[in-house]
This record gives sequence, C-alpha cells and structure tokens, in this order.
Amino acid sequence: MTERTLAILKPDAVAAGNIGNIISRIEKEGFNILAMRKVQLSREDTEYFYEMHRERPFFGELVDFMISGPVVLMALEKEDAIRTWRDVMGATNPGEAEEDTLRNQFGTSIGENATHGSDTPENAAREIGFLFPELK
Ligand code: 3AN
Repeated sequence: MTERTLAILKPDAVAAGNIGNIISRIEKEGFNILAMRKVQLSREDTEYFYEMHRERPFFGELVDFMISGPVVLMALEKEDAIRTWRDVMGATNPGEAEEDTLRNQFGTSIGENATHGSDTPENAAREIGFLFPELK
C-alpha cells in the first residue's frame, strides 16, 4: 500500500553538508518526495512535535539539538514508506546501525543521529499534518 512518512534531516546532517548525500539515497530507494522545506524549527513547535518524549530524560537535550540549526523536512511517499525509511535510517544509535544505513554513515551519537522518520501511520499523519498542512 502506498504510504507517507515524515523525514527530517537533522541539524548535524545539514551542518555537515550531507543534504545532497541523503537526498541521493532517498531517490535511489525510490521514494517520491511529495514536499520538502529547509527551516529553523522553533522551540515551541519542536516541543509539540516530540511531545510523546516529554517525560524522557533526554527531552531537553533532544529539543535543544533539534533547534541548534536548520533542518530539512520532507514528506516521502512509497509502498511501505514508514518501514522502508526506518530501515534506510538504521538503528537510533549510530553505533548499532548497520553499514549502509544513513545513521551509520552520517550519525555521530544517539542524539545526533542525522535523520528522523515516523514510526507508525498515526504518527506519520500527525507529523505530516503538522509540518506540511498544505498536503492534507
Ligand atoms: P527513533 O528516532 O529511532 O524512532 P526514538 O523515538 O527512541 O528513536 O527517539 C526519538 C529521538 O530522540 C531520536 N531520534 C534520538 O535522536 C533521540 N534520543 C533517543 N534516545 C536518546 C538518548 N538516550 N539521548 C539523547 N537523545 C536520544
């Protein structure tokens, strides 16, 4: 089934000059980039975006990192997009991510792990609806 997912190229990936490398991989994997925007996220929007992690000990660090520089937001579409994009990203911790995954190649720590991807259809719809309301 054709599905949508929200991808974020995080501040570490953007600062390191890896936007192009990651977009190349996205195209090679056959995703359709429905929408894409480079933005500086606000603290308020980032806290809302990650609200399910509000009680986790790393919440403050996560928000501070995500607003530390510009990010690239993308709505991606493909068969089985959510699982496929998570497979391409690899494990949350780059040290545990398999070779040939984006987090292995471009991530440096569990916090600074280059990319985000939605984890469920419900969260994908919420994240895309929030960041790309024009796609609704
Ligand atoms: P994923 O992004 O792989 O679904 P989650 O949902 O467990 O991972 O975590 C959400 C985000 O929080 C991750 N992208 C990661 O960068 C950050 N994160 C997770 N665990 C930690 C941690 N122990 N310290 C700092 N940041 C973390």
